[in-house]
Amino acid sequence: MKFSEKQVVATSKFLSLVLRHKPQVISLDLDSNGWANVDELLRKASLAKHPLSLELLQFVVKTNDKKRFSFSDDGSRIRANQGHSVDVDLGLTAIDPPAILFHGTAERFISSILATGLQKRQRHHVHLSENKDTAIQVGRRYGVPVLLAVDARQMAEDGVSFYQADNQVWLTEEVPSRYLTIVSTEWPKLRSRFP
Ligand code: HQG
Repeated sequence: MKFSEKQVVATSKFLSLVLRHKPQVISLDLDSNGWANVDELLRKASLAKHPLSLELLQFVVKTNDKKRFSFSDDGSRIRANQGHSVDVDLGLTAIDPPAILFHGTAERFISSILATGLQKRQRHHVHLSENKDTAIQVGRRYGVPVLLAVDARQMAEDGVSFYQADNQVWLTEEVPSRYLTIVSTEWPKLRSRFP
């Protein structure tokens, strides 16, 4: 690999920061669909002492484990595929979800989730995945992971919209708790606490 792992991870984190959450830290302009101009990004990143070459940017976009970022067709613009907290319209079209989707969370959030459902919190949507392992990894970021199954088919039948980002992550506005089931946890006691 031409770039070090450290450099690639640092760049991915930096891109998440400026393309999803705080473009203002380098005075970057995002348009209403979340796109930033690549030349402007490179220039402003370097000015902010975060030197970024086009080559490194291309490498990170191409090899990113979760396909977090995309270039526009002509390569002149870049945006995050999902996960924003800034207000952007990704222009996603509602599509039918699979029957079951998964959400990984942490044990300490479970009682609140069962009380109020899955909420999008700082992000634009609740994030769901088709793959259990992916969901468990997501949950592990916050503590002891707990896997929740979402009855997406029933939600869709009840008129709820689902979207799929360019990196396959499923998105929806919220998941009321009646559509949720705890399917696994690494903390067995939890089952008896929340039968
Ligand atoms: C939890 C990462 C209490 C929710 C991942 C989650 C994903 C509640 C946390 C993507 C709640 C929010 C998104 C409620 C939800 N009460 N807790 N009512 N409703 N929660 O990071 O889904 O690396 O905003 O379960 O891989 O964990 O950024 O969402 O634990 O794809 O590309 O509140 O972010 O991708 O946390 O992760 P987040 P998430 P990236």
